[in-house]
Amino acid sequence: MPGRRYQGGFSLIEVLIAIILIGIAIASLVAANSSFTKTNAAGTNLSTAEFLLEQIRELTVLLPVVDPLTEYDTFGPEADEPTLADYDDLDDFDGAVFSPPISADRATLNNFAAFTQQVTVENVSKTNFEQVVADRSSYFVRVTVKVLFNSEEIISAGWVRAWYAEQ
Ligand SMILES: [Ca+2]
Ligand SMILES: [Ca+2]
Repeated sequence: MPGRRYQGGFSLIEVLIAIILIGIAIASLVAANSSFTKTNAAGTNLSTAEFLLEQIRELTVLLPVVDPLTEYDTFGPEADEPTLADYDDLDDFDGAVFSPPISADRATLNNFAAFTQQVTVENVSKTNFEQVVADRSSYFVRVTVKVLFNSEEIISAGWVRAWYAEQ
């Protein structure tokens, strides 16, 4: 049919638009994939941080709240307890920083050297566990553990223990 435009193919401009659209689609796929990779890495760090937090909980959960020998004497490690291996009560861990982190059996975890465990032990009010009170002024002790990855805090958790003593 003379004079009628051929309808079956694509014009150059249509081809160019299609190429541009495909390019945009590929670029957004690449961007989505890289953000997924970042999210996944953050998830791995969170799982590791939770694991490392749990190590401190397991390590301290069965320790007495106050030193079995000196009881009220020292908030923190007693004078004859210079190293982690000597810690035998909860407040011995106050201010402890483990980098590389440690396991529940006090072994150094060199495979997780980019992580740090920070432990804080504080006395809290018997009526309000959010309120920190002077050392040894209550029978309740709060343990707070923070896990850092390359100095950035990933996770933090706290729990309260009570010292059951004759009062
Ligand atoms: Ca002790
Ligand atoms: Ca102590």
